[in-house]
Amino acid sequence: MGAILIAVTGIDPKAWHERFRALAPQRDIRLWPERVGNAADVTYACVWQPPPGLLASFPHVRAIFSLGAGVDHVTNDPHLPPVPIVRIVDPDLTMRMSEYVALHVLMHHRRQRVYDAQRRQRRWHEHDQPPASSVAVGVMGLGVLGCDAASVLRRLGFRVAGWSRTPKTLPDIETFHGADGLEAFLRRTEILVCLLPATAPTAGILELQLFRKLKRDGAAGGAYLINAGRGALQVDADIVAALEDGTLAGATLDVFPIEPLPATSPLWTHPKATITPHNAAMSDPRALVANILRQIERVEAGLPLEHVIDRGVGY
Ligand code: NDP
Ligand code: OXD
Repeated sequence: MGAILIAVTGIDPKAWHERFRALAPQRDIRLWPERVGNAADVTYACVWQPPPGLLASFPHVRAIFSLGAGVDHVTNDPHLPPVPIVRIVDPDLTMRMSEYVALHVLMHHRRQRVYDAQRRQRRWHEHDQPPASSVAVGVMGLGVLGCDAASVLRRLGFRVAGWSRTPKTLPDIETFHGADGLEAFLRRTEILVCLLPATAPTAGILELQLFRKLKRDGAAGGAYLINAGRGALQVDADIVAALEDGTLAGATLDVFPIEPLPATSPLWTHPKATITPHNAAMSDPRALVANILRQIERVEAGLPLEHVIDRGVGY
C-alpha cells in the first residue's frame, strides 16, 4: 500500500489532510512540501495547481487525482509523468455548480440587479416579467456539469440549448456541436452559460465577436454572460467593452485569466458585472476525499479508474 501525497498551491491543504487521515487512518498520507519523506514511497498524488515539474519527482506515482473537476492546472505541466489523470465527478460538486448557474440565470432573468438599484433609491416600481419559457438559455459545454445545469434550467422552464465538441442528444434540450454549430447556437441564445474546460481550442473563446452573435432582441431584454468554466476562456477587456456598448446587458464571472482578479480590474466596480471568487462549485473535502479513496480502492482491487481524462483532447 503506497503513500498518498497531497500537493496543493493557492488553497489550504489542512482540511484535505485531516479528512484523508480521518477516513483512511491506516494509510500513509504525505503533505507537500513539509512532510514528503522518501519520494519513492508515493503512489498516488492528489493535487491542485502543483508546481510544474513536481509530479515528475515521484518515480512510482501510479495516478494523479485533480482535487477539482478541471485538470488544466495539472496538464499545463510539461514534465507530467505518463500516468492516468483523474478528475472529480461527484454529486456534491455537480449540485453546487447547478445551484450557481440557476442562481445567476434567475438573477438576470428576474432583473435582481435592477431591483437592487431601485432599492437604494427607495423606488417601488414593477417591471414586466416575461416567463422563463420565453427566454433562451445556452450552455457551452455539455459535460457532467453542463448537462446537469441544463436539465435544472429546463426544469425551471427556460428554453435550453447546449453546445459541445461532439454530438449529443438530450431530452428537451436542443443541441449543437463543433465549430459549425456554434453560430446557430449563439444566435438563439440570450443568456449564455459557459462550463467549458480550458484547452487550446477553447482559449479566449469568450470574446467580443462571439458576444455580438448573441440574441439581444429576445424576452430577456438583452444578452447575458455567465462564465463558471475557466478564466482562460474569456477576454476580460472584451467583456468590459461589451458591457459598455450594450452588447452584453450583464455578466456573472466566477473565473478570470488572472486569479485573484487584480484590484485594478474595471470589472470589480462595473455596475453590470457580478463577481465571485472562483467558488461556483468549490471542492469540499468533506465530500470528495471519500470519492478519491474509493478510486484508490478500485485500483488496488484491480479495477479500472473512473473519470480518467483523455490527454489528447485535454479534458
Ligand atoms: P466535462 O469534461 O464533463 O465536460 C466538458 C464539456 O465541454 C464537454 O461537453 C465537451 O464536449 C465540451 N468541450 C470541450 N472542448 C470543447 C470544444 N473545443 N468545443 C465545444 N465543446 C467542448 O467537464 P465538467 O462538466 O465536469 O466541467 C467543466 C469545467 O467546469 C471544468 O473543466 C472546469 O474548468 C470548470 N469548473 C469550474 C468550477 C468553478 O468552481 N468555477 C468547478 C468545477 C469545474 P464533449 O461532450 O463533446 O466532449
Ligand atoms: C474545479 C474548480 O475545477 O473548482 O473543480 O475550478
